[in-house]
Amino acid sequence: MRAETVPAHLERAYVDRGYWRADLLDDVALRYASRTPDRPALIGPSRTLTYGRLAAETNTAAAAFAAAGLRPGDAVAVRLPNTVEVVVALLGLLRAGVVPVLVPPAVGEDELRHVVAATKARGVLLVDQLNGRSVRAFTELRATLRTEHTGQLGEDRPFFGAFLTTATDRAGNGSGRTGALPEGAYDLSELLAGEGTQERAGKDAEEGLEEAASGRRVPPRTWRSADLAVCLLSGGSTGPPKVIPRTHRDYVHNVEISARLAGLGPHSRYLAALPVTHNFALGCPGVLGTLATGGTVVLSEATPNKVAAAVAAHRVTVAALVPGLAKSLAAVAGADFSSLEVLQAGGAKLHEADARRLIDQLGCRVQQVFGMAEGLLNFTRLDDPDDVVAATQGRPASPGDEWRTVGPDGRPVPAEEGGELQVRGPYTIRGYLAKPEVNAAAFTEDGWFRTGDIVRLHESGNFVVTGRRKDFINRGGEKVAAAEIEGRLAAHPAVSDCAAVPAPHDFLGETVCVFVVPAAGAGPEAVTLHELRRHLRESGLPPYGLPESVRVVEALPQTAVGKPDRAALTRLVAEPPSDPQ
Ligand code: J2J
Repeated sequence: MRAETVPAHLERAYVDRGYWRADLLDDVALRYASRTPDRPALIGPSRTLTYGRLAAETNTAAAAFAAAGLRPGDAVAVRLPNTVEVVVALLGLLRAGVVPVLVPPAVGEDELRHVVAATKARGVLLVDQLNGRSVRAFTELRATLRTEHTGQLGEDRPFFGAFLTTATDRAGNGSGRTGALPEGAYDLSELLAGEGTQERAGKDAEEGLEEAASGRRVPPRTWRSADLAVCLLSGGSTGPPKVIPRTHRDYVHNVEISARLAGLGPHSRYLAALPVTHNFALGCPGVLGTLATGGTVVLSEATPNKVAAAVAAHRVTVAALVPGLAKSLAAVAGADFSSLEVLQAGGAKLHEADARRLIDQLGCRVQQVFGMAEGLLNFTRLDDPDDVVAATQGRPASPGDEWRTVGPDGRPVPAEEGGELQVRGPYTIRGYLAKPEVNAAAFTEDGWFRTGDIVRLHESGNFVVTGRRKDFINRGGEKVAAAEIEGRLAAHPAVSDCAAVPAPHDFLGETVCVFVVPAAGAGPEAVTLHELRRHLRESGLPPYGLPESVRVVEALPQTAVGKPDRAALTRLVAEPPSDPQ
């Protein structure tokens, strides 16, 4: 498993300009362990770790993974919630040369199976849910690999699994998991503590493992910064997720430029509420950027109340949220956001009206982040004027980023007029771990990534995201971007959240259906079809963009990281409502 290679002249340029260095991602994340060993690195729901402890536990974990049979170059899928354990496991895998394949917790079993098969993963780290669902998933994954990848599971190396028993599991059955685990499976907490792998200890020396400072054995570092560090999943909400291979040197650059643009330093307290198994909270700047600059990571769940409580309890200075979660913060009664300096909003479009409200209500800097796990990150800068922060999704983070806008025929168009964004650069991949035909569709022959995002260059030099190539509603040939309708609806005082999707139509092909979540205190009568059409017409939306139907809902369905799930909404509209039994 390896990343697509970069042409030699670009590789030289990236190295010469200092974008690519020899550093490994885990070393960058732990560089403060020797400088400030007593400062807090991670504050989790169950415990706090100093930098010194984090470095020690990383070594212990790496030795335990090696003792359990994992080898440098193996891949292991990690689907764990935001806990201290997921960070220790991630750094431990990296230290052992094992490539973590990061899977957000809400990603389903079918997708997980697909990802394990696509990466030929040798194991999984999962939550041990009550009723043993994950243990069953583990045995099924093993069976999948046996049939789909004959020979992948050598007899001497059983498929590896480790299960994290969460607080909820403990509350449910008193003392955590009690049943025996299948062959090759471990209790993750015990494993991270270096317990339970003695049976292999004698083999370590034969297999060339080095003794670490802790007295345990970790593999000698035979890999380099050009090698794979982590795999991420694409944010695309249709079809199975695509696997994104990121190298040490590209991700280190990703993390460092993000940390600089978010103003992180040793004083920072970063709230990871979005899954740390997603690019945004992992490395933009996320957990890794915070550690790399000596700050403290606070781990939390992604609900408005939990976020508000964590911000107040730990005096959080920077938080990264999706727009829906960011908007719902203002409604948390009695919340204290006085410590918050920067609120990063990204993952889906933060509409201008919502951005202005956020800036007013929270009294901190808002930073729009338009990023993608494939690479390119755009940030509004902390010193951009409020008007620019509200109206744009930022500009590329690295001086090495190249971009262009193209029309439907793939030819370049003026960026002021808008077109599909194509990018390449020192941290943007040149291929998925996927079949050649998938890559031929997603990348040009000369290595540009077709983002699928439609952007327009704002006079400030920042991008405005105006839609996705596929998120257009085609009403009898007249096309309107869903984002165009949503931006205008978001300015309606009775609308808290909304999404526009195509509804099948016999004659026109498609018409516009809008899903609306009414604002607090507004009833369904405030968001009738008649009223919404009036509002949209007055805002200047052309007639073919006006919705033909509206569905009032309590919340929009979300993808694994909390973006509006357009595919689910489109399915809802396409399928006739099922009869209640
Ligand atoms: C509009 N659309 C956006 C934004 C992402 C930081 C932030 C987000 C992601 C992410 C990420 C958007 N406005 N501000 O990885 O590091 C949509 C675009 C984009 C796709 C990528 C990060 N921010 N999007 O969301 O890989 O359509 O990454 O191409 O999950 O989300 O999704 P994903």
